[in-house]
Amino acid sequence: MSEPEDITPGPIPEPPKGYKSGYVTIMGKPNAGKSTFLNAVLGTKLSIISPKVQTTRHRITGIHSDDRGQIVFLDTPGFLEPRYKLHEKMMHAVRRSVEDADLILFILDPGDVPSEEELAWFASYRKKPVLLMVNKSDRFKEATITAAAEQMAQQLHLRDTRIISALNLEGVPELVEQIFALLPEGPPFFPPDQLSEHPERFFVSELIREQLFHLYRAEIPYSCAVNIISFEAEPEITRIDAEIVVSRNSQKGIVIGKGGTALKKLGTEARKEIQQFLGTKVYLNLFVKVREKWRENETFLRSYGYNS
Ligand SMILES: Nc1nc2c(ncn2[C@@H]2O[C@H](COP(=O)(O)OP(=O)(O)OP(=O)(O)O)[C@@H](O)[C@H]2O)c(=O)[nH]1
Ligand SMILES: [Mg+2]
Repeated sequence: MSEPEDITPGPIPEPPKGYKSGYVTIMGKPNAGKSTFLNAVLGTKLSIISPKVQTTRHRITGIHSDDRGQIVFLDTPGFLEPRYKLHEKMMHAVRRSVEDADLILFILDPGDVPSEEELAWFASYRKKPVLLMVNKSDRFKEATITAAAEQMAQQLHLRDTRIISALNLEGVPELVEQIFALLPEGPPFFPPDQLSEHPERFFVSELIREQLFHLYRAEIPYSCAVNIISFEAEPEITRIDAEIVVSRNSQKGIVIGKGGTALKKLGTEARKEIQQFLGTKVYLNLFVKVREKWRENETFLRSYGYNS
């Protein structure tokens, strides 16, 4: 991945004739490759990725601008069965993103086609155009891809279907071209040099959370939230204090590890990613806090940024 671009906004210029703009909401089952696709289009790592389901928890805005127009992508957690209040809030964010969409980009893993029940709530959004993106073409046989795409076409009213590999960047430019073809003419919503709506510290907390997904097993990544306590950007170094919230005392022990080794590894890996993202040296101080049942607690959820 290349260096992230500056996300400080500049002025919004007058668009040329034929300029397109719109909101494209990325939908699909967990692990379909939604965040991988967003990063592939933007050419930078904005949305965190892991081989585990439910990696994305918030709605992530990623803005692509070029001569043709501006696409405001909304990456979402996709479908999930609400088990905690946290999940209800995540689903609320998904619904809001679908409502805001000019176009829904439905990303499909050919090996994990959604059931009719999973697609049922889509029925209320019938009027929204849907573009199907069959992902992971590098991993599946043509016959599997075609069968999966046909199954989806029977259940959703599709404007078009594209087959790509987000991981290998195959078919990505062609898909972006097709998105522009389906978007209405209109002025940009954001300055063309703006990459996202979230502040830097949000992405920093996400990069720490990503390492929790990579380094810990079982329920640990799902039991954690990450909060940035202080963020001081000095010319040579950025100093960051962050807390990892867990829901049980036993989880605190696991996150810290024997003699603090696990937490140290987490800090080292996260720091590398944050340094690449910010383009500065980083001093990262991590500590672990127990907040019982935070995933069920409205006050905690709000203070951790789950507002919807
Ligand atoms: N082989 C292959 N793997 C892919 C491709 N795109 C994504 N993946 C992998 O699929 C896994 C899930 O990718 P994510 O981008 O996190 O998926 P997501 O849909 O955002 O998942 P959630 O945020 O959990 O809903 C990761 O291990 C990716 O590397 C692809 O085109 N080919
Ligand atoms: Mg994701």
